[in-house]
Amino acid sequence: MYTLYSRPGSGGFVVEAALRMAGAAYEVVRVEKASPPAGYEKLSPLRQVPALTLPDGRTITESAAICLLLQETFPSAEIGPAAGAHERPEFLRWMAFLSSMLYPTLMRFFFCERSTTDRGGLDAVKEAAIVEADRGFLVVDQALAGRDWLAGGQKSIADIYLLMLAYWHPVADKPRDEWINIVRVCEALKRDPLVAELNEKHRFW
Ligand SMILES: N[C@@H](CCC(=O)N[C@@H](CS)C(=O)NCC(=O)O)C(=O)O
Repeated sequence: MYTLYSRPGSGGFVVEAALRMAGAAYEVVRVEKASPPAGYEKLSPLRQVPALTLPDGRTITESAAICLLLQETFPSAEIGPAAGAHERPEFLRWMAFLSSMLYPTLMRFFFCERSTTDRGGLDAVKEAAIVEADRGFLVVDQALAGRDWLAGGQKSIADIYLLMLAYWHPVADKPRDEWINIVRVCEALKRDPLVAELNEKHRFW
């Protein structure tokens, strides 16, 4: 049994999608930002979600690492291309890009006070975060031109990760209309029964 530490609308969404694709048995512990469970920092030192306790009792953080671990643990679940598959390099590239470029940039908007000691400079941090996130989304949008999914011909957890980030974008249209390829992928995913069901809880749209 896995235990997922999460809250609606958080990065727990993509991990929950991977657990569901895997058919793994799991429970969800809801972690409120302002009041995480006592001792939560022992599981997640930055007191962030998602975190996942494995059946052997160890707990890991980092959404991309968790998704990759689940993909390795459940190779037949089609969470992503297997090690050695032709599409694997692109899959790894996008999992790393989404988690190391776009995720923290969007968090810089929402936790702007962590990125400056100038209390009068918070709006500037937020504005810069949006510009940088848009630069990242444009890279992804251009890469999706002429293809259905990020990694080869098949949907993977990288596409679901992208949908989550696109819906976090703080500016009105989510995702922005001009990212026609990201919009197309998100629309296709919204018709996926699993993604639609998870959205009942996470409320991205
Ligand atoms: N690098 C982490 C980032 C996790 C993260 O930033 N989680 C957010 C919610 S989506 C959070 O818990 N933020 C609370 C905080 O940083 O205090 C990952 O990929 O899982």
